[in-house]
Amino acid sequence: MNRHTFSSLLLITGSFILSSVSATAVEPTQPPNVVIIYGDDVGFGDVGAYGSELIPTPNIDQLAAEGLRFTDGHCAAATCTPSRFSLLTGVHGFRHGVSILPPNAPLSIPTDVLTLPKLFRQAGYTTGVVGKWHLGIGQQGVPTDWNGAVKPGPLEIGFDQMFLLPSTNDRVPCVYLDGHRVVNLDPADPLYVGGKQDVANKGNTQYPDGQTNREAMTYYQSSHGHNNSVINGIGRIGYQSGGKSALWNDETMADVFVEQARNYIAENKDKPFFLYFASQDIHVPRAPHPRFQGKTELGYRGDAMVQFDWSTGEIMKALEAHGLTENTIVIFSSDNGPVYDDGYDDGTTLKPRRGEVDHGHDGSGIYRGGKYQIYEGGTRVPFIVRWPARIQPGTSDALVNQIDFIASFADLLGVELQDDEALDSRNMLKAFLGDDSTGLPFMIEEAGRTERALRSGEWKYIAGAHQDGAKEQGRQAELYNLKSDPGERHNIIAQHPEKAESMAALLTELMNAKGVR
Ligand code: NG6
Ligand code: CA
Repeated sequence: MNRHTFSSLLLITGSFILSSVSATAVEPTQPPNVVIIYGDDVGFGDVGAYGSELIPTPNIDQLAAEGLRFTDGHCAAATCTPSRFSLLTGVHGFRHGVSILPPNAPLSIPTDVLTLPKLFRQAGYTTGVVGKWHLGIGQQGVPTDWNGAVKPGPLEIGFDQMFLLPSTNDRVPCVYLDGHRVVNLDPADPLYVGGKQDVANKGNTQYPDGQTNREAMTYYQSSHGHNNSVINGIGRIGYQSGGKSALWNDETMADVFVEQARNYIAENKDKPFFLYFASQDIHVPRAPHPRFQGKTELGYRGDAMVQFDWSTGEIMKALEAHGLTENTIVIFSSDNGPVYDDGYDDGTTLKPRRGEVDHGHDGSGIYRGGKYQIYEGGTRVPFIVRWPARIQPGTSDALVNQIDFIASFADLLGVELQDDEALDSRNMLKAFLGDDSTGLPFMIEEAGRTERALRSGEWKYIAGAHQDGAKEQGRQAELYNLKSDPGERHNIIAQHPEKAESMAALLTELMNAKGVR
């Protein structure tokens, strides 16, 4: 669909043109570009605008100052795969049994469901993804051929262009994918991913130890199951052989992704575009470029955050260079809460669930817990929406969730959702635009395979082992009043049995339903 057709569509539906416009803002005359800048394991307290004092994040802080900074904004789950699944499909991961995927997992998103990029396409946008995928690639039951056309993947669920690290930076294969092809692959040295023996029989499993700028990366090997393959001197989860010429360089990954984003913006500047920029920062193994090393007192975790802030600034500069900052919606957020030692000896000291503060820095701010956990720190993340043409800068305490982007953008763009589409996605457009300070009346939080909680007003109920889907052994239900106790320190379930009971009943009903909408 060309731009002319798109404008006509807007005039017909009216939903875009008729949105109320703030007094100072210029009324946008063409649909806004949308860029999601997505961090990996970036916690609420890892950003200056959210209270971090030990990590300088001037670019993200500027986004916050010029946009709407949500204080109760959530990703859908406390780990990567289900969170991203929900962001892109508007459906809770637990309904599809989605949890952290192994290196060679098939595509977890069915190719016949509505996705966020498909929605943008329906509205005439071009769509692209750059960065970390971790939603699986390939067909169920068919081993993926990494030397041929690697699919189905992003291009089969609505993206027109892609440049990706297929899984995570601590999982094989350690190569980039451009469209369906592995970048720089030498056909004489094919790439295999799979079981230990299987890949060893097929190709070479010896990889270079060091990188130009980091001689001693071997200390990055760990005892957490990350040493299946050692690549660039860094232990990884899973096995690969061959493909040596295609290996990425961990220390230039941010530069590579930023370059891809710049190119994407330049190529698509004349038509409405949706760019999903999913950084590998600050996930392990944290290997910031040498120019960022030592920028904080927090080791590579802090330095990787400084690198991510740089990436954010570069994307803003690219938009600026093409005169696009005014009418581009830039969303900044993260896929789950903070974690310190996630399997590598990189200067962080705390293991998940062991504590909150590392080197004087609390990545979840005042909130309890972090990555993997059902407490607020697991899913309450930095959440900034900037759109100068329409959104007044400020702070919003509305309860919002990334899972609601599909229904909200559908409203903004005048696309009608079908009854069976994005069933957990609710229209929160008013909250995202700053016109509603309450947001969601209730919201499910998920962590791990089984932990579930319900937010409702000032209350938070965490399901106990007795409840469907919350079978973690021995967990007792908990109830918190987040207004008086935002840090979830005082479980008051004994004092409010009726509240707990009604929330348990609603949570069960919502989990058993096809969706919350
Ligand atoms: C865990 C890994 C962790 C990280 C995580 C995925 C172990 C012991 N831990 O299984 O290091 O890779 O998976 O993180 O292997 S996420 O942000 O992509 O969900
Ligand atoms: Ca993550």
